[in-house]
Amino acid sequence: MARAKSKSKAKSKTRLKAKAKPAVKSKAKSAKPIELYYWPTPNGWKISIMLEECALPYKMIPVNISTGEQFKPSFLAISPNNRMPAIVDPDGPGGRSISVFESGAILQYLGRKTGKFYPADERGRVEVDQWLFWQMGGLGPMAGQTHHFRHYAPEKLQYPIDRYTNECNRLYGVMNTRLKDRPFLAGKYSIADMACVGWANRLDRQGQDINQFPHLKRWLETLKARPAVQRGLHLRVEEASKVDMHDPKVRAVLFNQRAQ
Ligand SMILES: N[C@@H](CCC(=O)N[C@@H](CS)C(=O)NCC(=O)O)C(=O)O
Repeated sequence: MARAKSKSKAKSKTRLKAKAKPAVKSKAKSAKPIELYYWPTPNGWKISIMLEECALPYKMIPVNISTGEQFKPSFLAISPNNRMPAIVDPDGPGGRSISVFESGAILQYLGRKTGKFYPADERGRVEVDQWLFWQMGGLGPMAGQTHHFRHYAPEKLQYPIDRYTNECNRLYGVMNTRLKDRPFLAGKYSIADMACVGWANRLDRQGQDINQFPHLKRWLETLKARPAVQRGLHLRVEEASKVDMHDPKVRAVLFNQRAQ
C-alpha cells in the first residue's frame, strides 16, 4: 500500500517536474554563461562546485598556471593577483558585466546572486562567513604550504614540513570538533563547506590520517556523495594532467615569483 502510494506520488512529482522543465531551460538558454577562469586545484574546485550546485550556466576557460597564463595582461585585468579562480558574470548587478577574483569573494558573490548556500539573514551569514574566512586565511594557505614543502620543495626541509603539517593537523582538529554536533560547518550546507572540501579531500597529501577525525570523515563522505560536488571536483582540463611539477620550466613559472 505504502509502495503504491509513494509510486503515485513519485509519478505526480515527475509530471510536475516535466511541466516545470521548459521554463527553467529557456531561462538558462537566454542567460549568458558565467566565464570561469580555472585550473583543476582545490581553489578552482570551490567555484566549479558552487556553479554546479546552483545549476548556473558557465563556460570554463582554462588558465594554464604551469606555462604562465596567469600573467597575461588580459587575465591580470580581471585577477590582478595572478591567481585563478576568477569569474566574469556578463549578467552582473544592473545587468552589466562584472569580474570577481579571490575564491572567497566569488563564492559570496554567487551566493548573493542566487540566494543559495549563503543565508540572507545576518546571524546565518555570520556563521558562514566565519568558516569561509577560516578556510581562506587558515586551512587554504596552510594546506598549500604543506603541499609545497612535502611535495615540491627541492630539498626535504624538516622544519617547514613539521610546521605546516602540524598546523594542518590542528586545523583539521578544529574542523572535526566543529562538526561533532552539526552536519555542516555553518549548520546548513553552505559555501563554507564548498571552500573546504577540495583541501580536505587531499588530506593524505598533507600527511594526515582521516581516521583521526571521525566527524570530518563523515562530513567529507556526505559532501562527496553530492552529484554537484562530484561534477565540480571532476571538471577536467586535459593539459593539467600532463604537467610535470619537476620540470624546471614549470618550477620557474610557479616558484620564482617576485613583484613585477
Ligand atoms: N587566495 C586565492 C588563492 C588562489 C591560488 O592560490 N590559486 C593558485 C592555484 S591553487 C594559482 O592560481 N596559482 C598560480 C601561481 O602561483 O602563479 C583564492 O582563494 O582565490
